[in-house]
Amino acid sequence: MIWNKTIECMRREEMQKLQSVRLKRVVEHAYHNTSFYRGRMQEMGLTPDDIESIDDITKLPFTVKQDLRDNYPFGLMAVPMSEIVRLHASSGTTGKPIVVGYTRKDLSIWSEAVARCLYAAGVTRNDAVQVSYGYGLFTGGLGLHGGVENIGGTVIPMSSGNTQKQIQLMHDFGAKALACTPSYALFLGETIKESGIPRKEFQLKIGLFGAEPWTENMRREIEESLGIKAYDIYGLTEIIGPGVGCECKCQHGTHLWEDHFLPEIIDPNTLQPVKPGEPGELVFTTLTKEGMPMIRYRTRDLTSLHYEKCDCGRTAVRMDRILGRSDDMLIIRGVNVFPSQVESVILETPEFEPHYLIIVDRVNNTDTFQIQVEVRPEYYTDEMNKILALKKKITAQIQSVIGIQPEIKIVEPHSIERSMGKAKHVIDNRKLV
Ligand code: DLL
Repeated sequence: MIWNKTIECMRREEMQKLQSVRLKRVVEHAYHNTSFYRGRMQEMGLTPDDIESIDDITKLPFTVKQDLRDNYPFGLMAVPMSEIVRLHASSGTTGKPIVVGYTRKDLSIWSEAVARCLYAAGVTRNDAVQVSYGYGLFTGGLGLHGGVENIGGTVIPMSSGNTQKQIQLMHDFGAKALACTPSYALFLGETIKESGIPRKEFQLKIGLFGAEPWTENMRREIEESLGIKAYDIYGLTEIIGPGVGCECKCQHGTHLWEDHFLPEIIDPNTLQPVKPGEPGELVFTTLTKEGMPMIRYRTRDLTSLHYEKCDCGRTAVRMDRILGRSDDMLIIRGVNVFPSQVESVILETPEFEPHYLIIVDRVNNTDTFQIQVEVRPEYYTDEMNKILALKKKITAQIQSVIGIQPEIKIVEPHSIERSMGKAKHVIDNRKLV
C-alpha cells in the first residue's frame, strides 16, 4: 500500500532534481526572511546564488539545538507570526524549551507525511486509530491525529495516561491501530493481560511506535503481548514532529520522506559526510517548510542510510534503527555505553521484564555503574542462591556486550516506574558538564 506513489517510488535522479529545486528555494526563503540564517551564511561568504543543487549542501552551515534556544521563542520564524497557525515545543534536556511554528501549508505537509506512514504500516480509511501519544505541546499526539484525519480513518484522541480507560475504549471502539511510545505499548500489553479481558476481543492489529529508541527484541516483546505487528515511526520536533519517516511492510528500515526532509549522514567529529551505508549522525534540511525552515539541522541521532530500492517498491531512502544519540552516549570508566546495548541484553534474558534503569555516579573519582532490572513474577523468589545465579548470569552477559562490569540490582516485579510517554532509562548523577 503506497499513499503517494509518484513521490514514494520516484527514480533517484528525478528525486534529486526535485530536491535541488526545493533546496534552492528554501535557502532563499531562509536567507531573506531570518536574520539568523542570513548572518550565518554571510559569515561564511555565502549567498543563495551559491546553492545550485543538492551537491552544494555541504557549503551550508549546520544548525544545532542551541541555536533554537538562543533564538527563543520566535527568532527562527521565517514568516510573520500572523501566518503561524500552530506552535509546538519540546522540553529538551536542559534549559529553555525549543519552540517551532507551522503555517497552514506546513500542517498540511505534516499530515500528508504522517498519512504516508500510516498507510505504509497498513492503516486505511476504514480503521480506527487510538492515538496515545501525549497531546499538547509535544508533537506526538496532534501529529498522528492529523495523519489519521488525512487518510480519512477514525481518530480516537486518547493522549497518554489513564491506562485502564485506554484499554476499555480500545476494546469497545475496536481500535485497529495504536500509536504510542514503545515503552507505553509494553505497559498497555501488561495491563491488558492483568485486566483479564481476552485478547481475542480486541481488534488491534497494527502499532506505530516511536519517539524513543527501541530494539528488535522490544519489537518482538510488544508484538507478542499485544498480538500485533509493530512499526517504527520516526521524527523530531525541529524538523516537523512524527512522520519524518516510517517502516513499510518489509521492515527493512525506516523510509524517510526525502522530498520534504533531505537527510545526510556526517561523522560527528569531523562533520564530513560519510559514504552511503556507513553510520554517523543524521542531519536534515527541510525542503518545503515555510514557518520555520531548518538548514542542516544536526539531530544527534546515530544511524545509517541505504539507497537501494525496497521490496515494497518504494525508492525512498531507508534509515536503520536509531542506535543512540551522539550526545546521550554514556562514557563510563572511559568506555562508550549505549543504553540500547544494555536493553537488548535484558530483553534477551527471559527471566527479566523489559523495564530497567541505569544509574551512573562518581565515587572517589571512579564511575559507578548500576543497572536495576525487574525480575518476572514467575522467577521471583526468596532463595538467595537463585537470585545470585541470575545476577551473575546477567552481569556476565552485559559485560561481554559493553566491555565493562555493571553492578546489577535485581528488583521486585513492578517496582520500576512505568512511563506514559518517553521512558527514562538513565540517571546520570555525575554532573560531568
Ligand atoms: O519524539 C516526535 C515523535 C513523536 C516521533 C511520536 C515519533 C513518534 P522529539 O520530542 O523532538 O520528537 O524527540 C525527537 O526522539 O531525535 C530521536 O532521538 C528520538 N526518536 C524519535 N523517534 C524515534 C524512533 C518526537 N522511532 C527525538 N526511534 C529524536 C528512536 C526516536 N528514536
